[in-house]
Amino acid sequence: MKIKEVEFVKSAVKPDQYAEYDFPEICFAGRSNVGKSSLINTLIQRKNMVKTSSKPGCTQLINFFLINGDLSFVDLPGYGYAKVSKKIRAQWQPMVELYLSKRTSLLGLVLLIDIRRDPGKEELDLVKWLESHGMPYLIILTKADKLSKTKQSKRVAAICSQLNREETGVILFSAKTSKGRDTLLDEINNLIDWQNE
Ligand SMILES: Nc1nc2c(ncn2[C@@H]2O[C@H](COP(=O)(O)OP(=O)(O)O)[C@@H](O)[C@H]2O)c(=O)[nH]1
Ligand SMILES: [Mg+2]
Repeated sequence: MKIKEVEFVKSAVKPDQYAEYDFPEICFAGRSNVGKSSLINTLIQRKNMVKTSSKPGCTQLINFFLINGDLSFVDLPGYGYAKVSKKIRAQWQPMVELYLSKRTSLLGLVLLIDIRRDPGKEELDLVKWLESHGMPYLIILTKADKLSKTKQSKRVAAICSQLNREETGVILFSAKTSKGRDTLLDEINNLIDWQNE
């Protein structure tokens, strides 16, 4: 897939504010600071279309982007940042679950996990939700460039065993080197083709 055109469409909190189109949609989720904005910017090859920040936890909005006029990317708010107030944290789960269950054009979710961290309760809960609702998802291990090849393999083994997943079922990613970009785009293409079948 070639990404030629990217348009920021809107931000939303509740369903009546979601983008009105029904193009096939892929959403991106992960803990604050996991590298979600950087990953989306790498995919769309824009430096700063999606705000990257070293001050995590500010975005509590669902952001809609239109790709090539016929594909939608959605940046979900990050979760789990300790400094965010309890109130904001309590809003995350219902807001995201509402989006995941209401959005009929949604094809799948891309879940980002920092390769250096073990999956937390949020990730395990989200995976459980996705499995029980039959929602396709991809697991991306971010910031792979921060580890040597040997350490990468060890972390893949550890994370996959905790997620009960085969080691081939995750994609190593780096926004710094673009590692994993083509694989992720291929997988997104597969989700689109699969839906068209
Ligand atoms: N070394 C490295 N740093 C990254 C990578 N992706 C993101 N970062 C850094 O991690 C921090 C958080 O990134 P950001 O994309 O804003 O995370 P978000 O909160 O999940 O959207 C920033 O300082 C980024 O520069 C990566 O692949 N490699
Ligand atoms: Mg972000």
